Amino acid sequence: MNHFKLKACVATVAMAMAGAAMADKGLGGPFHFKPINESAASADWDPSAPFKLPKGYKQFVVSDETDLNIYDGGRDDWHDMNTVNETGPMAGRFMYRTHEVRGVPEGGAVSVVDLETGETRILVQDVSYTALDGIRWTPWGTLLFAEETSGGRLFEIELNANLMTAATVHDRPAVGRLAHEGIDIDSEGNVYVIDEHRGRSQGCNGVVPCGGGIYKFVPDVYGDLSSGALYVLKVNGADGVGQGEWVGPIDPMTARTAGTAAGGQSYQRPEDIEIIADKLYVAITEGPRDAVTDIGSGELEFDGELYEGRVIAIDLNNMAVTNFVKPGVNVPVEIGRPGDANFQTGFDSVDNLAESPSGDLIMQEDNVPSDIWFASTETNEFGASEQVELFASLTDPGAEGTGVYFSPFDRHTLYVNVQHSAAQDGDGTWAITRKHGKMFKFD
Ligand SMILES: [Ca+2]
Ligand SMILES: [Ca+2]
Ligand SMILES: [Ca+2]
Ligand SMILES: [Ca+2]
Repeated sequence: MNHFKLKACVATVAMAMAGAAMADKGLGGPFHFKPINESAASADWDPSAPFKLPKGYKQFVVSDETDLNIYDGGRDDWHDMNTVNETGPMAGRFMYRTHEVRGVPEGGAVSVVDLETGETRILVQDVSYTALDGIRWTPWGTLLFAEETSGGRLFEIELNANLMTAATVHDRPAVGRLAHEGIDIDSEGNVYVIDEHRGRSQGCNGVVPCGGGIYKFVPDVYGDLSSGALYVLKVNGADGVGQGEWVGPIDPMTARTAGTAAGGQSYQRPEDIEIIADKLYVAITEGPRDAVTDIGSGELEFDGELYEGRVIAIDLNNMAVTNFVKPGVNVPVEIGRPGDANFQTGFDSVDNLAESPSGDLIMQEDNVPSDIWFASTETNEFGASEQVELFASLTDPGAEGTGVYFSPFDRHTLYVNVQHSAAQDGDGTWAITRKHGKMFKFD
C-alpha cells in the first residue's frame, strides 16, 4: 500500500494579501505561513486533501482507517489527540493516539504508529474505556490518557522496551475523577487537568455554578502519580479572570463538587490545556453562542453562552488569569456559515491546543468548518495576544479537526486528526508540511 503520494496535494489557495504583511512578524517560526483568506467551505470538500492550507503547504495521511480500522462496519474511529515518545530511547519515532468512541462493545482504545515503518496497532483497549480524550507523554517516560465522561479516570501506561506494546496500565485516581480532556505537566512534575463541563449553565444537580474547573495535582514524589494533593483554581475577579490561587487539597474522587465547594472557579466547558514557558493556556469552548432550544409555542430559549469560545492564560508564577484570545477582542467573531451572504470568518468553539516550534499557541475549533489558528504569546497590557492568524480550515462537512501537535523532533510538520469524517472510513491522522521529498521513510 502506498497511498501517501496519492493523497498528497499542494494547496492552491490564493494568498491572503491582507495577512501577508502580518506573517513577516514570524508567527510559526520555521513553520511560518501566510494566513489563508477565510474559513473553508464544505462545497470544496476533497477527501484526499481535506484541509484548506496556506500557499506551499501539503497534506499527507500518516495513518487512517485503511491502515487500522479499530471499529468496523462503517463506525468512525474518532481519532482524538496525539503525542510522540518525547524522551528516552528512539525518541520521536512512535505516535500515540486516543480514540474517543463511546458506547461501543469493544471499548475505547489507544493506538500507536511507528513513523519509521508505518506499522500501526492497538496499544491498549478495554471494554470499560469510554470517550478517551487527552494524551500526554511524561518527562519520566510514561504515557497518560484519560476519559472525558463525568467522573472519568486518568491512566498511566508503562511501555515495553519496543514502545509499541504496553507493560502495565495504572489507574491514577489521585489525579482526580473528572470529565478529563487536556493534560499537561510542568517542570516540577505537577500535573494540570480540567473538568469538561458547562459549569456556569449546567452545574451539579441543578445547582449553578458547579464544575468546569481547572486543577493542579502535586505528587508526593516526582514522577509518581499514585499519591499527592489535588488543588483547584480559584479566581478573584469577574468572569473567571483576575487574580488566581490554587485552593485545597480537595477529595480527588469527587473532584468536580469538591472543587466547587473549595471555591473553585466554574468555567463553561474547558477542554484542552497547554503549558508554554511559564503560562498555562486553557481553551474554554463555551459555544456556539447562537445555540437555541425550542421551548414550545414558537418560543426559543438561548442557551446562555457569553462567547463563542475563548482561551485564557494562567501565569504560573504570579497566578494572574487573563483573556488571551477572545472573539471581538483580538480575533473576529464568527458569523454564519461559509457560503452565507453575511458570512464572516471568525473564532468559534476553540477546543484543542498545541505549542508551535516557535512557542506560539495553536488553537483548533470544534466546529464546522473547523479552523486552525496561531496566536503569538506576546501580549498587550491586558494579557491578550498581539497577533492571531488563521492557518488552516477543514472542508469535511461531517468532521472536526482534533489533536493538533508538533513533535519536538520535527519543527516542520503539524500533525492533526480528522474525527468523525463524512467519508466512509475517513478518520485518521494527517501531516501538514512544506517539506519537499518523501514525507515518511515508509512512503
Ligand atoms: Ca472505523
Ligand atoms: Ca471534549
Ligand atoms: Ca471559525
Ligand atoms: Ca475536545
